[in-house]
Amino acid sequence: MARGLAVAWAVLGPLLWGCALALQGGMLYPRESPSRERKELDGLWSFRADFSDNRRRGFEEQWYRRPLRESGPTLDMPVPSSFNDISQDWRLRHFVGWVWYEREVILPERWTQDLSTRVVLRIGSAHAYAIVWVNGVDTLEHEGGYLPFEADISNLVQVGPLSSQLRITIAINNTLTPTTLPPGTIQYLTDTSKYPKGYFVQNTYFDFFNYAGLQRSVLLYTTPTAYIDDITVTTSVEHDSGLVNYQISVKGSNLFELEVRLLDAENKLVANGTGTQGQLKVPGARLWWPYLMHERPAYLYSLEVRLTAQMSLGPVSDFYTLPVGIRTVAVTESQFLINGKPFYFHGVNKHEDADIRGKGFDWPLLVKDFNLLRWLGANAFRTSHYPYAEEVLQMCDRYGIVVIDECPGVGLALPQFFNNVSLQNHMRVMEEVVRRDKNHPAVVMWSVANEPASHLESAGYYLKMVITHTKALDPSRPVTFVTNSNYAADKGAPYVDVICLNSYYSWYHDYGHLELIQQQLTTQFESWYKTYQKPIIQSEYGAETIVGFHQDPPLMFTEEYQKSLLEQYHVVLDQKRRKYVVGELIWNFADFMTEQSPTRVLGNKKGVFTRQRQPKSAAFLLRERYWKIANETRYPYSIAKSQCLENSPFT
Ligand code: BDP
Repeated sequence: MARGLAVAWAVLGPLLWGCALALQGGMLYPRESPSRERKELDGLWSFRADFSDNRRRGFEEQWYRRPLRESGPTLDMPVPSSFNDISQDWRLRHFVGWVWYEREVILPERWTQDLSTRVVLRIGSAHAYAIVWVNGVDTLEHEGGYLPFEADISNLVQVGPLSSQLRITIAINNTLTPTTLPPGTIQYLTDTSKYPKGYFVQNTYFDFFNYAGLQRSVLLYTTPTAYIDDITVTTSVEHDSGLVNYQISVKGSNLFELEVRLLDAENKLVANGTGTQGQLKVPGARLWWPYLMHERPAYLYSLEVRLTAQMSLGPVSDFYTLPVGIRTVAVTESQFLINGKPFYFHGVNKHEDADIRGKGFDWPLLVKDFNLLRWLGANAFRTSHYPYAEEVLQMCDRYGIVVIDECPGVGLALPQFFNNVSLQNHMRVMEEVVRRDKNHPAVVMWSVANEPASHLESAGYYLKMVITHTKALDPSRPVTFVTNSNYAADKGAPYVDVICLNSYYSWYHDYGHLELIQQQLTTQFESWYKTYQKPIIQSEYGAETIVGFHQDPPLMFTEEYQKSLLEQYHVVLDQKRRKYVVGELIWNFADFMTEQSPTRVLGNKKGVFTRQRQPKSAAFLLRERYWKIANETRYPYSIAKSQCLENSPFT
């Protein structure tokens, strides 16, 4: 196998990936196919937070051994959802430590009796550390929220007549430490005149509420025992042909054949191949374009992979279909190119945050947010400050919305966070992000961190290592991190492909002095460009705005102030975007929850939409601007209607 890989490298060279560096095993999105079934475990789970002083009672009493209700009182907890805002118990909202989830499941008989079936338990995300038991057996552990993990549980369910009943217990700890990502610290407050004995708080160094729990779907799925474990696709364009390079990993058999077929959107075969790696050529390929950039955006082919393996029980087949968008991404000194054409990011930063579900995945919210993005004319967003649910990226692929995919490297604010253990962990997290998201055409750049203390020498080395590692994992995409350091002090900027800058002029400095923005922003852009000659994205800017607050002339926190601040930024962005500024992402798409503090009024209010997804005045301003830019930058067809959603280009 290793030899086969080496040959593939020699033949396909840089077109393929640095898979040797990556984690073992794939993390394909569980899709149904003629050989694969899915059983979703969304709904009500039993739930119990361990309020004991040391938070370890659940382990001491082995709550995983019996139904959770036998351990004491449980709550109904919806999955997916954060647990924090569901109950009326304030202690749960602020809980730090272990919480326990449990769900009983009945499996189809075939899953437990057919030994050529493999049963997998997959958890979409569990923030931040999870231990999983199946029927009381320790099965799986995972560190880090926002990313999926899974285990083959066949040997636990294929053991006898009663095996169709399954009890899944998941203990989740939301504690953040100096070596988790994001990092945090636990502070014990020992002044007994003020605090009870053993009192502690969780300190975080980021500006969003540390929602936790089973925030994405949990599911069971099957594959045959010989199965397609991973597929990696990269694409390029040669004259008018699209090239699709594939690499497939198979597990469970050494004696197999692979057939690969590329189908167009009408299900017509356009190219085919065999074997674990190869290149498919598509003459006259339709490219995947961002929407608004092209009249026919987001074109997706399907890569159908069929595995036939010879097993002792007889031949086994596995099928997996992967959506593929053919597109290229490149960066020059002053441009970000998609399919060889300059692309300007006019979009937003988001959070996976809404209402009582916290960061819980929710289909209505997903569709509403995408409708708002299109209403706004936003062509891109950054997954600030952690990888979003896979279903979000699938929507981006289908709609043509471009993504800067950010890992949870947020809050790297203290010198002690740049240590070797954290670095190893950060690199592993990037492996997990790339492994999960590598095949999405919508993902055009990786962001390894947000606002690390990048003026520190230790941060320079740390960022260099994480960026280099990410580039080795995926040479096909640019890599960045988002900085708020000064251009002269930043130690990480030399290693990025695109400079991403956050600045809050006339908000966190020179309060109320909107007249200073143009000068300060111009200086910011010019200093950075002069130093690095790399394209720049204004990756955050904005103002806290409480919907319904009005004042003219504008004062801070009013809708007028938010609008005026944006307008001042836009003057300079318009001057620079024809030169080397390649994007602007407002902070934020919608209001979101934070920890309580005297500077946050029920959360961060810099959204242009409220947390309930209603527009503030600035949303209309932004909408006019984004559609205007879209009309100016559309390629190659020039006529765009601001209401072009009526003739939806997205279907
Ligand atoms: C930026 C952070 C972002 C915050 C924002 C703010 O990247 O997470 O929410 O400031 O203060 O520095 O609103």
